[in-house]
Amino acid sequence: PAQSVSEIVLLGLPIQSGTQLRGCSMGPSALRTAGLAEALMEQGHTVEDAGDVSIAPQSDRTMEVAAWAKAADAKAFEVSQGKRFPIFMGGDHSMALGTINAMARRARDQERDLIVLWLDAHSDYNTPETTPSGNIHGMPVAGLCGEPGMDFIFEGMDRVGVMPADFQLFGIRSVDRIERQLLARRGVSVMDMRLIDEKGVSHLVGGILEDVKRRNAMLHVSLDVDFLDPSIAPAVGTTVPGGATYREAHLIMEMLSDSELVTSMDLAELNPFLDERGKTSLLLVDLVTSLFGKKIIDRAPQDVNRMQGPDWNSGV
Ligand code: EXY
Ligand code: MN
Ligand code: MN
Ligand code: MN
Repeated sequence: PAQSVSEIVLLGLPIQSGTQLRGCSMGPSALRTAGLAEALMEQGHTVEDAGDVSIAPQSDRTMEVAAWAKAADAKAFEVSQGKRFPIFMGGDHSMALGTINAMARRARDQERDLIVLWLDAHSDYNTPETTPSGNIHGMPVAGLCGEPGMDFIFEGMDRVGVMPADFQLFGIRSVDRIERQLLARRGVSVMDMRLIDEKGVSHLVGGILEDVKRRNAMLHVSLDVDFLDPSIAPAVGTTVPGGATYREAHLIMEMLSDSELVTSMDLAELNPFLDERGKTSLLLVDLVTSLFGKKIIDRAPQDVNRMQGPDWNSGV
């Protein structure tokens, strides 16, 4: 992003109704404690913290997810007006039912498509019919794509569907049996860890970015903490071995940053109750600062670089 962004806005979505395990409601607070706003301001960005969204008490977890989707959609749409870049601080991944609908509405208003880069160990494409756990955080992609059984979540919302082909699932290494069949039937792009091992992050992300650019689409990045390897990011209830390494994750953020194509982001599934001395929250802050332009070194064009070494002969 960077240049075209006028302001970054942080929005807390302390949602945990999409999972049985408690703790995701503390996500926004942990990200604030880890210094997310301060780190971005340190880089010269203007940051506004829009606080946390809340919902009225509901009769059960399913109704809570539906209420959260509505509340998140409304507030996400509101805070993302103009050239503001929203960072949605979750919250379990059911948060995306609201945030992505909101960003799809923003895209529709500009007559553009929304492409979603879904960084996750899981494909989150179960439906109430296929779910092995009953947890809605394993269903948001299916819900956004209009799979049956999830309409109740969008009731009373200005619902904008996302085409299955406009999701890029990346980092995947845990897919349930029926979920796998559904993904194939819908033609969802699933870049699993094996493909990433074989082709590399740089090649695959480069291809996605070319597509976004060619279509002049908006790009939403939905980062599930379990995308990352559990050794570097333990603060998540659904760890799966073999996740993205520290450098793979940073390279993605650096490439996204250079592309200036990203328009919004979810930080999902952070469960600070499971963290080790804040290390996962701090890693997320670090990844976001890379997305917003933090570089290891400023790379000048290579030929210029080579020409401008010190002149040893003149002793300068
Ligand atoms: N596929 C499993 C299920 O549907 O129950 C696990 C889903 C975990 C979802 C986490 C958030 O990405
Ligand atoms: Mn997820
Ligand atoms: Mn389209
Ligand atoms: Mn996941």
